[in-house]
Amino acid sequence: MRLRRVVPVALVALALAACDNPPPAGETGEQATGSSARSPVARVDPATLPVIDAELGVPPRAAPPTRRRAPAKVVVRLEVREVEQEIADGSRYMFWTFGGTVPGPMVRVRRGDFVELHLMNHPDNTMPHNIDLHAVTGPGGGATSSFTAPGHQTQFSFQALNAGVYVYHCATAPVGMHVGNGMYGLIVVEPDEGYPAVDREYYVMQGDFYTTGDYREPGLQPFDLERAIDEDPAYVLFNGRDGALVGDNALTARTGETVRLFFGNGGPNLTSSFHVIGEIFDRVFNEGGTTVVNDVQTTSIPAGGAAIVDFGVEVPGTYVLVDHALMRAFNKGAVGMLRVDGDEDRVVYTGQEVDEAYLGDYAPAALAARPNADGGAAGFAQGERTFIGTCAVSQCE
Ligand SMILES: [Cu+2]
Repeated sequence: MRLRRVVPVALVALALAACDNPPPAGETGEQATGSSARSPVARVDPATLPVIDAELGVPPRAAPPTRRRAPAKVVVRLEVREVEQEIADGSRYMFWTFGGTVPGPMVRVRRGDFVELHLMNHPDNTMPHNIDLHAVTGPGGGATSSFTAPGHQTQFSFQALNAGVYVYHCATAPVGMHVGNGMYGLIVVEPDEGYPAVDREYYVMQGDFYTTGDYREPGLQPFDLERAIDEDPAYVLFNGRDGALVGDNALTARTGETVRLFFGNGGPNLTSSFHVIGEIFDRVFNEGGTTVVNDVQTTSIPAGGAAIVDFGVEVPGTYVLVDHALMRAFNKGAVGMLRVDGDEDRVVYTGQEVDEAYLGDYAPAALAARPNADGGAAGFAQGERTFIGTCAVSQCE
């Protein structure tokens, strides 16, 4: 079932001519999520607000919707951990992280909220760190207020003035190295009316990694600065590990459901051409902002940017998330999976209907003129090798 799109563009134009109210969220192409997205946010007195501890999302689980219609003081606690863990089977890397995961925890607040952010730098760490949240209006996005040595904690607060999906990252010099080691995550600022409801929400971020060894080379792999400067990653990954969303770790859904991906790109260098093989994004909150674009095949996510992609799933099977700059997908790790279970819909997609011999100019009449032809056997064999070589990797069906 496709996502609901009930208001034709022409009707919206008439409505706009009749009054100044923008159309409702997500109902037509190229529009905002609602009037609240652009109206000035109401200033608040933090002392009068209810205090809420943020419920963070641990990837690939998204943080839950706020389900609030009034501002609150939201307390967010992020702990920096420097952790050595696998970047691929048998390959290890010293990640610098928010919360021990790549990406760090997903923060979700509502526009107008007053956010009190605590940054703790674990005493076992070796480096100072800080945080720049792209949702912050203020110098450094908070970085200038949060430089934190190991064994220290800092605090600053901000009001979320703009709705959208925003990257946060460490901004301690050398910034590219801190980000390249995995120090990024998403903070979602819901518009006043929230986002349209869906059945499942997931949290995925792409990142490029620069190890001395090449892709899947075993052992502990140091960061390679020259490689990073050359923008020549050994890995391009979803959620910080080769295969993080593959096999038993695949995202899941059932036919008839709607799926939302909060998709961010930590970089530090590469722009993602984000695509889900076999699906069409019914609705994209373009660049993480409040403009909705419908019917998108591949959406461009810059380093330090994000988007929301929504789509309904109608046909069971495995859908492969990729950076459609495909060498990154099949040679550097930028592959994930969404496994959809449920009933077949043989009208939306029939599955294979015919598989039989095709002789082309090897048909008997033509073959008579080619006495040494093998009847197409060599061509069949080559075609089979090509199919297996392609689809065995992508697991296409
Ligand atoms: Cu850092």
